[in-house]
Amino acid sequence: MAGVAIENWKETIRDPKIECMSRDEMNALQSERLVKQVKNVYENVEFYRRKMDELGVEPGDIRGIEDIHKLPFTTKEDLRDNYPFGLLAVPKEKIARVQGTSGTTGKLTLASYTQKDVDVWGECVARGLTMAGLNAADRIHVCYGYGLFTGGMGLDLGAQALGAMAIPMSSGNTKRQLMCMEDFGATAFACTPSYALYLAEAAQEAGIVDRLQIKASINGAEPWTDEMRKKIESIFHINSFDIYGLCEITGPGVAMDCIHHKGLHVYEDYFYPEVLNPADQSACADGETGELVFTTLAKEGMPLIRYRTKDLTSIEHDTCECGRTLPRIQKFTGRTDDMKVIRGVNVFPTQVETALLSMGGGVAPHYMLIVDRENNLDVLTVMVEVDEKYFSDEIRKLDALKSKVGAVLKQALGVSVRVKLVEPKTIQRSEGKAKRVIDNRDL
Ligand code: DLL
Repeated sequence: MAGVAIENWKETIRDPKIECMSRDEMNALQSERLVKQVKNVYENVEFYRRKMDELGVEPGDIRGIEDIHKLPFTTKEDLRDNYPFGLLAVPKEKIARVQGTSGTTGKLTLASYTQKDVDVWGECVARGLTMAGLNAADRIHVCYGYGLFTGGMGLDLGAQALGAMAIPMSSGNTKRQLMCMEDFGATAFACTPSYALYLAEAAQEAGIVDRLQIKASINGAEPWTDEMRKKIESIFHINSFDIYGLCEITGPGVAMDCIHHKGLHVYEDYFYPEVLNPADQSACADGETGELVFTTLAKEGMPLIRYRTKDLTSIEHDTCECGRTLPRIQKFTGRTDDMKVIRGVNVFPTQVETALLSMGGGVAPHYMLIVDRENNLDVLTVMVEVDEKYFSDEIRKLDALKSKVGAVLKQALGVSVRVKLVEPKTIQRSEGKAKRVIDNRDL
């Protein structure tokens, strides 16, 4: 076990009845909730009534969780087509909050929550915080962004549900983050893993690690490795935990790993996970990699049936050493699409293309994204082909174009990029699917 020892691990189970429930009991609970949810979406969401009618499935055909495979899938495109409120199962007046994905262009993916959904969200994050050894006496420094992105709000709701102190720092300004961490005596912090490592090294450089009272960090929103976890743990002398989620399902708090780090426990009483073979959507056996698909069993505002996350992982249902029976998903091996998470922000190569085309000249839509990790932070370089004439022009014009491309891409993607302008026909053309991304991060 890496990190530091925390005594009384049994006390880190917030809801033993659910978290350690037998498989039969859990399946009974899931069945009861699924039957209700399917009836609910059939009666209240036109999109689902139509989809089920097309498949010839009626609510009465779903008698338990074992019938889930009869139900239609939902995709990100379906969410976009029904943007912003087309998938609500309740009147708009009952929506207490909306949140979005971390991407910043085009139609964003929006999720709507009733107050009960918000409470469940906070409860799930609180289970994770408890799993990290935290309780009402803790002070949780949140350096995820607050806003439509679910990171800041999700951890904040979790701290509230736990009765702990939330320190809503939001992201940026590392010096100030460290100052507040020290001054307020934060006992835990939450941010992307890459920023956690950056903070760790900054704290080390500033010589303040020993003055901090941090004992745990909660990190997710982007893929990271066990090696990276151990590095963060060893610098801060803490335990670090991986937290997973997506705005469509509930934001952070869909799954989180325990001190044994054998995969992330899924809160399957609320979010039923399936791992499916991407080729034919048949169910994968435990241990086999496939696409993670979720059904929200109790969500009121925008319930989703068999939502395809495009995240690739495998699942294990055996009881964990920590005593929890909640299944564990393994660290993600990639996605079925070409989305990349850069410093916690979801980036699609097509966003680059759209932005370049919107510039109306000077650059060609031939581009390549190169992702590296420098000083533990993601660096995105975009190579863009430029009209011939720019290379024969003065260097000044080329520099101006470079700045313009950088500004347009930052605006479009929500992350800063390094721009490398190259001569026409430099970027390799492909005969099949264009390879638009080279990811040099060892994830
Ligand atoms: O990233 C929610 C979140 C915030 C999770 C804070 C954890 C902490 P979205 O912006 O909707 O939501 O992006 C969801 O990010 O489908 C994954 O591809 C990726 N992702 C999220 N958590 C992890 C993780 C938030 N722990 C998308 N490991 C997901 C790997 C992750 N990838």
